[in-house]
Amino acid sequence: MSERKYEPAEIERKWQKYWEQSGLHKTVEASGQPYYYCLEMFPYPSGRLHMGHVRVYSIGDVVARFKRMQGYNVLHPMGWDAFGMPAENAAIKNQSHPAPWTFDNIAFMRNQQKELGVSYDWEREVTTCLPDYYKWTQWLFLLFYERGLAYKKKGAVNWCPECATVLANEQVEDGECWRCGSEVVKKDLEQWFLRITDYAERLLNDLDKLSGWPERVKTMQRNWIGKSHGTEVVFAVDGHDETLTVFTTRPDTLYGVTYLVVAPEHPAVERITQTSPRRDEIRAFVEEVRKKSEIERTSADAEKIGLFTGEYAIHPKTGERVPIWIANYVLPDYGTGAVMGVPAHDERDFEFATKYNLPIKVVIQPQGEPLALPLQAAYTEKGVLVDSQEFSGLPTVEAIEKISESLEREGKGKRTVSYRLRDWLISRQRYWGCPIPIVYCEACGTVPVPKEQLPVLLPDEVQFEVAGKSPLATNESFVNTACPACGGKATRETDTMDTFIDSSWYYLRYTSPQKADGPFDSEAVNRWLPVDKYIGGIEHAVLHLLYSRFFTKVLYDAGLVNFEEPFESLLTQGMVIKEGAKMSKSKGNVVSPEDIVAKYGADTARTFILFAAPPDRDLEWSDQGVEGAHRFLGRVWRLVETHADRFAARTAADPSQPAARKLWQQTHFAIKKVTEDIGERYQFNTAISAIMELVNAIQAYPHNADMGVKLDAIETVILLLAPVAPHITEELWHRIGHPESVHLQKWPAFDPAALVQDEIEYAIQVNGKVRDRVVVAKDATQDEIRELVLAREKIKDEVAGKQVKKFIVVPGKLVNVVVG
Ligand code: OW5
Ligand code: ZN
Repeated sequence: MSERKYEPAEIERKWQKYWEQSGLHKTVEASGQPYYYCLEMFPYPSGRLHMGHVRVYSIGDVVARFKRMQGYNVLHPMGWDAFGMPAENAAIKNQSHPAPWTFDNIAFMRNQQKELGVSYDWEREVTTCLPDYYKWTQWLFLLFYERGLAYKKKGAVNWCPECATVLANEQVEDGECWRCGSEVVKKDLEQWFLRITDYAERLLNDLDKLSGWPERVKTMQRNWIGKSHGTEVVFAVDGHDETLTVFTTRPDTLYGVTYLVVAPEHPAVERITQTSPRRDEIRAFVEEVRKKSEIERTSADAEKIGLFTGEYAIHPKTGERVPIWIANYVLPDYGTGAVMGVPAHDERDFEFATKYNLPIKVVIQPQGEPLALPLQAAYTEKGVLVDSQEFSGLPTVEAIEKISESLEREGKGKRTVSYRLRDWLISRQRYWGCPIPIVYCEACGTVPVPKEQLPVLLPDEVQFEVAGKSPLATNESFVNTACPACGGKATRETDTMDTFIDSSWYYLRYTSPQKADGPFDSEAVNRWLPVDKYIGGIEHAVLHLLYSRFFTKVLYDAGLVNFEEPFESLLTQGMVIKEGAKMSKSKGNVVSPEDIVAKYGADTARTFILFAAPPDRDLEWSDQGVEGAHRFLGRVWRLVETHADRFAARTAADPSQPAARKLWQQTHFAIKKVTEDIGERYQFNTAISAIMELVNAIQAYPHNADMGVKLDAIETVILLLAPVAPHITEELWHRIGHPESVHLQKWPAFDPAALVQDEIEYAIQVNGKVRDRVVVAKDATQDEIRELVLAREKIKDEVAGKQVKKFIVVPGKLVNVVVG
């Protein structure tokens, strides 16, 4: 056969079709092989794939194909995170409907995935905006509701005026909407919440079990949950039948309290100032503060603004009267919504007390030198108590215990823990989301839609833009319904769910995507999960990954799954950037996957992206890098083409002669390296390097050396490269005479005998300075080494005219020649 040219477009189309027709990527449930679940985060169908997508799906595909070749039964599914605001915004802009926009995008992006050669089992595809999926999202909402984990409450919520929607705390970034970047304000609305705080402790503790997660992600989740140990202290309010409870992590500073600060929205404020002459002033202040976002109120450099209420609290230990203030920086739903002011030992309190001329009382002294008065700054370290009645003289740690115990005994306090984590606000005043299956009846109140009446279908006809109101509220036939309990007149909930609910359980649905009588088949789920490898962007470190863990724990408690953590091992990939910046239209630095695939083929795109950086790092796009990857594949192609005809007359490898032995060793070294780099270290870049080195070694192989060894090496290159570049390797595998798919081959095993080093490299020092290196047989004697070393040109120069006084050999490492 004459040599053929590498035509990626042609062979890629051919093999994609062949794989699809032969059902190569279908997961067979009962295969007798061990199970492996390889999952990449499913995309928002935003239009077209970007390079971040190409990266995540290439990584996933390498893992999936590698594991299949290693003999695992691999589940590798794909789907669409299809609800959400982009579709709705596009519909508004184009005067159309979100559904066709979404389904067009899905069709386009699915085709792109296929053109990349990603090995998905497309029969398991899930699409969150389809009723056969969101029916079960609603079912799960009802499960949460039954278990007391979904509730409605009025609250000040984050409101994006641009998107006209409520945002979860997690969707507010530096006071701005995570999507559109406009400034977020506060607004009072009735909202649905999921009680994730009930799971705070388990979500925190179980992070310790996740040995397959990056430390960085676990730290982010720990900080997000934000557990702190402290003591609640109860202050009576002078002249009122009212108490104020504060939370503090430093009860040892209790005697340093000179005032209390309460959140302006704290319900007690209204009660204790009912008859106060300052009432109007206080109300105006409360209104003013409420307009500001949480971030504005609490950021370190924000001005601390307060107002004296005119009322006093009674110190639980000294009985002294301490003034009660309200201030912008205390939030109503953090801790108890009230804090004690200890200006001598807290920076923020020091700033506040200085500004408003409140007394500063030192009650902690450092070891040694006492603090100089007046204080220039708060002393916030540990120390020894002073002016603290019977606790004076105790060190901080002991005082925290003793004072807390004493308060507990007197019923004036208790030790507690507090969390930074808030309940998850899930309702959205948007159309393109999963309807919340709740009905309001005048007689029965809030009534869950019975499960057998699901799904509550999203109506087609609505007005999208009605300020401050959910679009669903504009469709009367949707809104008006009969109460499922009494049959009387009722109205439907018109909010939809946060799309993070949809993505909190999609990985379960893949195991039994057609299940018609439940969200998933528990047996299938327990068989496949936890997910063995989950791959996606670091931006989901807190939100999506915490929510999914929460869902899994609730399902575990409900007896629907037998594991408490969904993702055993996590790989968070870095960004694809160009010229050091995120790709964006405005910067004009976008490289589109379509163009690269059209010009070079999918195999080149994949190889470049996997080779250019370790997966967890940012990846700088490089046109030369793409060219380089393409040239490498071209080299592999020609190497196989020029040897293809020899495979028919192939003889067994004979590595007895030195050159053959060397290539044989290099082949097995490459197998070991690639196996470990892909399967254990997930460093695809160094795996590809090792394959490149093997190709170089084959090309440098002498013509007269053993052909069997050479053909084995070539065949090994094809096998090792198969997960990275699946099309070219499939073509070449057939070219060398194999009738079956390369992707059905067993992953090559290395022969440990080939890895035994029979040569060692020595550094040669002359008087302690490295001057040269030499490769010596492993079993060489001291005398042989000496002879070799002293015969080297560089060393001869160094030694010339001098005498060798000592010749020291550090076995396996270095030689030191001492001359004088
Ligand atoms: C890409 C990852 C992302 C995720 C996956 C899907 C991005 C890495 C960073 N549906 C949710 C989702 O995130 C997942 C659920 C499980 C919650 C880029 C981004 C990047 C971006 C844009 C452009 C180029 C590169 C060009 C824009 C051109 C505009 C004209 N990243 N690296 N590079 N869905 O669809 O957003 O985290 O794992 O894959 O992403 S997603
Ligand atoms: Zn009713």
